[in-house]
Amino acid sequence: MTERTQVGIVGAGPAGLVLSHLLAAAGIDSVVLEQRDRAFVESRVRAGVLEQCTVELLNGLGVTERLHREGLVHRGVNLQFNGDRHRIDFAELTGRSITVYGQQEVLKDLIAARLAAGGDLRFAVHDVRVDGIEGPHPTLAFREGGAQRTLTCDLVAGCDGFHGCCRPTVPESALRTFTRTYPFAWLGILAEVAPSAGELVYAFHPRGFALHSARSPTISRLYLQVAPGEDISAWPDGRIWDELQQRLACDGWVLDEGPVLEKGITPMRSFVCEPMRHGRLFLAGDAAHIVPPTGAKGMNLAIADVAFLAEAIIRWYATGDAAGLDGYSDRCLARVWRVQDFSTTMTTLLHVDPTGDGFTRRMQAARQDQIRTSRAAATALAENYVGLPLA
Ligand code: FAS
Ligand code: PHB
Repeated sequence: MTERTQVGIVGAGPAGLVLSHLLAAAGIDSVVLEQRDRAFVESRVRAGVLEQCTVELLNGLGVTERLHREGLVHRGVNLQFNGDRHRIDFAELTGRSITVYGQQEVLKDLIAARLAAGGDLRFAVHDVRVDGIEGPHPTLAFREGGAQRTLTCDLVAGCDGFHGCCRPTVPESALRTFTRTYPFAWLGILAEVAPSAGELVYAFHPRGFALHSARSPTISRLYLQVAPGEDISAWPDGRIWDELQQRLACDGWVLDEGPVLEKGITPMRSFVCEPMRHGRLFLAGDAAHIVPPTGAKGMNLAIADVAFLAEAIIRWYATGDAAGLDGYSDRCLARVWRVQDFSTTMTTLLHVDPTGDGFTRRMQAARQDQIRTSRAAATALAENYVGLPLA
């Protein structure tokens, strides 16, 4: 069975869902094809920090009633070096803030609103295949409920993450990819205990990096640097809390513990593919780039990509002017590389590099000292952390 839509979107993550909303607001039809079922998509624990411009964009979509009720607004962040905690004051240095609100909560709000508005979101579809991206009518073939279907589109948005099916449809000769893998990974836990700090704490410690974050007044989110390829079974809850206690220790402060609800290990890497467009296929989010989570940027960057893409698509349908579409990749990549640089800088600032030598460690200590003592350095970090303007 063949169907037709204006924009075919592969992936119902932050990129795909926000794009669907932005296009619908301009009267442009789209169909979102998602391989996992709705329950899985809404339960996957991932990012937690929203830049102010992300919150403002979601405000514009009318999906933030619960976010403003349950999200935690933070006007600063704490960087801790060898037990010495130093606050970066976002409000004083930038006049902006961040909001801590789980990615899965954002997706729940986006899905509910899109379905309530009659949006065409297809969950648990399989074997999505992209064809014809070099012609005027690309197609998406897929299986849905056992039936084979084909969707004919004007444009296809590849919002299907790093392991998706869209990027591989671009001829290798047309892509340049850039990869960096780090000699460590993150072990993350969700714990049923009130956060012990009112703002995030990023801690550098000789035993390794640790991060104290939050999800709600009763749920904490914490991370530990571990070796790459570490087996989660080697990390019983007691060992995790012992490490967190040592690495986050600070005079006069107590880290409260609680039942671990979920734990997992995420590899640490950077990836960018250029360009982010081939013919009628436009890549957005993790389908085009991965940043180390130390800068809390992955989800925000995905949403910035589709903000640019939606603007270009809307202009093309309204005027026939393809300049926005032709400029999409360069516009995104300018931001992607700024964010990649910030995320990499935060990662090397705060992690113990097991492959580093004395020179590396002294450079790191000098950079930590600069963040603590230089207003200019603290301002640069704050501007990047709260998010670059969507320009
Ligand atoms: P996503 O990967 O979120 O969404 C892609 C969607 O496409 C998925 O739902 C997938 O099921 C679907 N899909 C894939 N292939 C498909 C196919 N062939 N057919 C149909 N559908 C397909 N970022 C942070 O800022 N902070 C963090 O702490 C953080 N932690 C993370 C932990 C993990 C384990 C991972 C994997 C990522 C983490 N990230 C974090 C980054 C993450 O938040 C991403 O940047 C963000 O989800 C990117 O959004 P999308 O580009 O929409 O891709
Ligand atoms: C989170 O709360 O999940 C989180 C916060 C900051 C990061 C990464 C993850 O840099």
